[in-house]
Formats: sequence, structure tokens, C-alpha cells
Amino acid sequence: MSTSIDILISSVTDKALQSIAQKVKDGVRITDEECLVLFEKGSLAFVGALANFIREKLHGDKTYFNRNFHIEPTNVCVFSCKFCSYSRLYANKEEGWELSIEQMLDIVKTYDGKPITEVHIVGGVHPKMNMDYFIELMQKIKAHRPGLHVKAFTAVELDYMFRKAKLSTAEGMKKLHDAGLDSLPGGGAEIFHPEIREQISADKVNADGWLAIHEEAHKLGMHSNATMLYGHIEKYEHRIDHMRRLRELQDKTKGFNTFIPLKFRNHDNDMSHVPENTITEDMRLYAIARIYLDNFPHLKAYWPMLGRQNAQLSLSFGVNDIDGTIDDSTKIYSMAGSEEQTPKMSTAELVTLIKQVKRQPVERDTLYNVVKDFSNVVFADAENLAHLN
Ligand code: V47
Ligand code: SF4
Repeated sequence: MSTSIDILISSVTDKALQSIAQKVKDGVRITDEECLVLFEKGSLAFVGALANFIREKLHGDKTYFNRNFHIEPTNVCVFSCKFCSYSRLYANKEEGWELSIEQMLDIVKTYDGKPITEVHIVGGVHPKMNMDYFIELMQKIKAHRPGLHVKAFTAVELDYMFRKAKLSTAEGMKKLHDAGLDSLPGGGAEIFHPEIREQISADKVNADGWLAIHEEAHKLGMHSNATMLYGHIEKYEHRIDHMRRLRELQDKTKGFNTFIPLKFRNHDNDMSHVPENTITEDMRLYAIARIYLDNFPHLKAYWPMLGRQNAQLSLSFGVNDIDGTIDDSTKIYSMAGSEEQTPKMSTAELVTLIKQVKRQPVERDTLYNVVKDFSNVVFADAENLAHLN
């Protein structure tokens, strides 16, 4: 009996696409040139079917989410990324904020007794929030709630912190890890290729620096995520270059958990004249990333940025994770124009969203240990829960 991938292989007439489909069926890695063929010639249906084949081979219908919240210590930032709608030069009453350690601990305490497993801490690069400040924060969070997984600091924040403290990456990472830092989020990667990086975020850590920081974390046994800010001025070649660098590091360390493509949103920033990607292109990108990044276990659609309805759609294009409950604790995407102006979903809403597209909702912790399988959990008013935008 033919499987659906056999039917796909026999139905496609283009030889290059046919050979890529055969590789996917055989579990063979595709090359950069083949990835370009997918971007240039692969229809949404074709790349979607291949990505879905891989997703189901790896995870079946399992779709992960977690219960988390964010803390954004500040939006004051010494850098000036052109796509950023969030950063400010100073803290002032209207627009800039800078939280004290006590204020951040108070946020953590609002979740006392609630079944949250992760806090995600990222923000701007404040010239006065240094290594000691964040070591104290890590220690105090862990003293208050030892079981809470602390996923914190982009490589951009870490690079600045370590350089200011005159520490090597290895020394700095070890100090933060000892203080309670459990893993790294994937932010700050943007587009690695200098042709683009120099135009959109010239003054922050470059590709090699970003990769070296993640490699160091992996050496200490920590896991991390990787992102790519796509859909602006980059070309397909730049996306492939970005993913190749990640795939190479992952071959070496196996420390990445998840790849998270971040869709450029164009509201109120220095790149507002650049149109946003279409949803079709978003889905093609997710699918192609799933096909190319054969050594990444997970592919995440971050719903506060993509919108919950599109995140739901992405579950048919290779995605097997939609991040977490968030609890309206991040402003990065609402300020950049996302339709999710107060990003917050209850567990019931997330579960319903996943079930509506006939997938299996599984709560995970940050490291993808299963917390609870929600397949058979029925919420009283499930039909009314997923408020699609
Ligand atoms: O590095 C900033 C992006 C990132 C815009 O690891 C923008 O689990 C689109 O990395 N349009 C920070 N994107 C957020 C981040 C992240 C988010 C969720 C989960 C994880 C994880 C990591 O946000 C920045 C930048 O690439 N960003 N401005 C914008 N206008
Ligand atoms: Fe600063 Fe991050 Fe915004 Fe760049 S993206 S300006 S590093 S807050």
C-alpha cells in the first residue's frame, strides 16, 4: 500500500522536488541548494505535506505547550535595532520602565500556588543592570521557588553583561548558572548574515558571538532555543545561511531544544515601511525550517507574535509547540503591532486550540518532560473557549 509520502513523490513532476521528497521519506538531510529549491519552487501544499510527515514521525499528534509567564526587567536599551518597537533610551513615566529586584520578585510571588513551571526573563540592555544585579535576581527567585525553571537572557544581554563584568563567556555563564539560570531563550539571533545584520541590528553581538554564547551554555549542560527574525529585508539565501549555522552547532552540541521563527511585525519601528509577510509565506517558512533543521527536536510557533489562529494553523505545517499561557506578561509583540494586544491564554484555551485541529495537547516543562497529557481532559465550555482573533 502506498503511503501519503509515496503518493506525493509520484505526483510531483519536478525532478529536484521529487528527489527532496525522497530524501525526506528516507530521513536524509537536505542540502542548502535543495533548501533554496524548496523556497523558490515548493508549493505550500508540497512543503506542508513533507513537514507534516516529519512532524508526525517525530511527535505523532503531540503538541506541546507550557504554563509560563515573562518578566521584562526593562525596555531601556543601549542598542538600536531597526525592527524594535519596544526599546527606549530612557525610563520615563509614559514609555520606559526599569524594575527593581523586589518588583520582579513580587511578580514571581503573584504565581505562588499556581501550577506555573517556567519564568522567561528578557528585556532591553540597560547600562546599569549588570551581572551582580542579575545574579542577585536569580538567587532570590530560586530561594523563593526552587522548582521554577528560569529561562533567561538573550545572547545579546549576556554578551553585554559579560563584557562589562570583564568575564569570559565561560566564566560569566558559569556564574549565572550557579546562581540559578537554567536555560537560555533564543532571542537576539535575528538574521546572522552580516549583509542583513549590519542593516537591522549593527551594534549588537554578531553571529559568531551569539553562537559562542549558546555553545558555552550547552557545554555546561544547559539547553537553549534559537530564533530567526524573518520576513523583512532578508532573502531566502540569508534564511538558509542562518539555519545552516544553527544546524552545524546543533550537530556539535545537541543543546538546542527548539527553533522559533519570529515573524517581523512592522508597527511603530524604524522598519515600518517594510511590509509584513503573508500568512502563506509564514507557513512555507515553518514547513521548510522543519524539513531543513533535521537535528532540532522541536519547532515552535510563538502565538503572541503570530496570533493564536495562525499558530493553530502552523500545527499542520511542521510545528509541534505553541509556547505557553504567557499571562499578558510580555510587551515586545503588542508594541510591534501583533493582533494579540494582551497575550494571555488559559490552559483550557490552549488545549481547546490544539484539539480544534485534531492534535493531542500535552503540557510540557521547559525541557520537554511531559507534565500532563490533556487528550482526555474535557473543559466544561470548550466550544466557547478558543477566542480566535
Ligand atoms: O530577539 C523584536 C524579536 C526577540 C520584533 O526562546 C521582533 O522560547 C518581530 O526571542 N517583530 C525576543 N520580532 C523574543 C524571543 C523569544 C520569544 C518567545 C519565546 C522564546 C524562547 C524567545 O523578539 C528579539 C527579536 O528577534 N523581535 N522586535 C518585531 N518588531
Ligand atoms: Fe535592544 Fe533587543 Fe530592542 Fe535590539 S531588539 S533594541 S537589543 S531591546
